[in-house]
Amino acid sequence: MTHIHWYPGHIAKAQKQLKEKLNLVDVIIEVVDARIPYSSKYKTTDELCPNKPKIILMNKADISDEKYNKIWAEIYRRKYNCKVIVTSLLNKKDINVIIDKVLELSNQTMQRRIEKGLLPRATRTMVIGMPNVGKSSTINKLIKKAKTKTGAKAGVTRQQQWIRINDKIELLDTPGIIPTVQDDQKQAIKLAFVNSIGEKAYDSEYVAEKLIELLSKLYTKDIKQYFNFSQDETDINIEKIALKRNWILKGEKADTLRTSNIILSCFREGKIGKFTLDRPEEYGLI
Ligand SMILES: Nc1nc2c(ncn2[C@@H]2O[C@H](COP(=O)(O)OP(=O)(O)OP(=O)(O)O)[C@@H](O)[C@H]2O)c(=O)[nH]1
Ligand SMILES: [Mg+2]
Repeated sequence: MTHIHWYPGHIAKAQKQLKEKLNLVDVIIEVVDARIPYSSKYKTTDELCPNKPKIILMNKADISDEKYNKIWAEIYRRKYNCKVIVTSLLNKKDINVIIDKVLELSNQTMQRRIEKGLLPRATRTMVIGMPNVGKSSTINKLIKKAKTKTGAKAGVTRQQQWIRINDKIELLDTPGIIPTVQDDQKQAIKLAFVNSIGEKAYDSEYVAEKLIELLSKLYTKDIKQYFNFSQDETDINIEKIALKRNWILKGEKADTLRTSNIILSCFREGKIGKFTLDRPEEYGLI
């Protein structure tokens, strides 16, 4: 099985639910995975909510390539004309930047309410993104900040699903999960690399093979070094890695399944290195 499967029925429903939630907020915080900033980005967020201000968080920057973090952030700043924050779970300082930006972006909406004679209210925001990009981690960081700052207030609004971050901002406590819409195998395989697609949808040996193929193309030197290949050796593949690591089955056969699973989990944890697998030139963005 080499094809990654999609379920269009679920997607339509998920998209409708996401749109309903987005209608409730003033500012959207979209999280993408910095290792695949393009493949983990929802291309049609603007269609779902054309006039909503947005912040893009390029998360997991601790395990992506620093050079490309900068390049992609600049591309998205220009392309979407919005604030882009390169961040990671470890970075606590960014929370203030996010909070300030949410307020700044909702200022106009709030002014308009006052002009219309409506009562002032807190700015509403929500975190959206594809599976596993770090939505919950982001929400937790924002809530933790709220708890240390505003004490028991968080519990009061919980029953409405809104959590008070400070006296001016409320956060929807459940993230909006972006359904993966396209039947685009190139995007799908990259989402599988970073564990953003349920493991039942693909074959791990196929996905690991593709990962090694791409990594050895983009980061040849690092990959050879990590897996103990000499720099002039060619054709890095799962079988060779298995044999080098002595992950073998009866009869000296390479244990490619075990090797594949180890490679995928090491990559996902950033143990192999800090890599970015989407390149602007692939998408005509440079
Ligand atoms: N290295 C690294 N890992 C991270 C970062 N942010 C999140 N993670 C890890 O990525 C995994 C997914 O994070 P979550 O915050 O649960 O992601 P999510 O988007 O809520 O995932 P779903 O609810 O499954 O859609 C967890 O194992 C986190 O520890 C980060 O900045 N760096
Ligand atoms: Mg989550």
